[in-house]
Amino acid sequence: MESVGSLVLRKEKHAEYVVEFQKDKAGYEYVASEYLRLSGIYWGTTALWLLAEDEEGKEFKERLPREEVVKDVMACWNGDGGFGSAPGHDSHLLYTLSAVQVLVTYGALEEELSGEDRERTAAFVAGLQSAEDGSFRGDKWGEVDTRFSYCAASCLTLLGVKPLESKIDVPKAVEFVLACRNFDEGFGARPGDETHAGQVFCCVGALTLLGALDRVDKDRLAWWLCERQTKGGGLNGRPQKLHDVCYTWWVLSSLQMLGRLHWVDRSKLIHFILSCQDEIDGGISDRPDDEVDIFHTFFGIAGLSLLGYPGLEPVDARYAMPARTMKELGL
Ligand code: GRG
Repeated sequence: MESVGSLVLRKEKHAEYVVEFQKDKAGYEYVASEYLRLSGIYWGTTALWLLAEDEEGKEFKERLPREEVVKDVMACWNGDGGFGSAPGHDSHLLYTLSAVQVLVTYGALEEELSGEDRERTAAFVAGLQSAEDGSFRGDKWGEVDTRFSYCAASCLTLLGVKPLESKIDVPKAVEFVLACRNFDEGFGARPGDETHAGQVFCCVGALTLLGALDRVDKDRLAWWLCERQTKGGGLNGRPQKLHDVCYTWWVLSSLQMLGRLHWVDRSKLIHFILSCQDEIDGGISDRPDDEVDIFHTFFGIAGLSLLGYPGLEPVDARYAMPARTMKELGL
């Protein structure tokens, strides 16, 4: 196992943390995260898939029974084709993507959603596009954000919609994303909004999945992205802000899609991520000595996977899912 100084990735501890989070349904963290439950399931289960095997060669993903995971996901399905964050919650594009991601990773999409149901889910997603400017809303209440352009492109391709033009206006979707580009070549949430690394991931991901990444000046954008590395080795989301483990994902996956992952200092970044681990109880936090959570645990592990940390499953930068799954799907 690769060590940086005396630091190594505590795979066993992190797997225990994820399983505990998922199983302790009366626990504070679980109860307090109801509003994003489905994304929590996606972060936790995908973390287990990426952690690969324990010291005895057993797959970490086996520690959460597939049947239970799929049941928890399907409990959030609504008749309108979308998924809510938790049972009884309104459908939202974010949670619909998380649900589809988990079902695809577990090879349960076709088992759980009939052809007609998958059509309904695709129609739910496509129905959130604005005919006027090509943007996507998150739900019926109408918030517009480039996060949702990404979610739509990812969700529809995972559902097997081909060609995308059969469901959405692809040229308009691309133009909306490009309308959110700024002078620094980065992207914001809406036209005129400040560039932020999280939105850069969404826009680079959307343009990649919509087949329009050639519309970006890759060198200029990758330069802005690699400037996110701080003296401490971590990455921030915009100039003058603190580094945070989750930007390991938003920045690195964008660099990977742009073919410039090697523009960051790999060993300093690995050292930063490993120093955010809770070595006793498992889990990864945003910065050293902060409280761990399931979000940063997933993005820390996924970032290490992108950096080629040994013993981890490769992750797909476009989908934030196991690369093997995407290969099997032919995506
Ligand atoms: C499938 C991986 C995946 C994603 C789905 C929801 C989504 C699409 C992407 C979210 C992208 C995003 C906006 C990430 C940023 C999250 C974050 C840490 C925001 C914090 O923003 P500030 O302003 O933080 O509080 P800074 O670091 O700028 O101070």
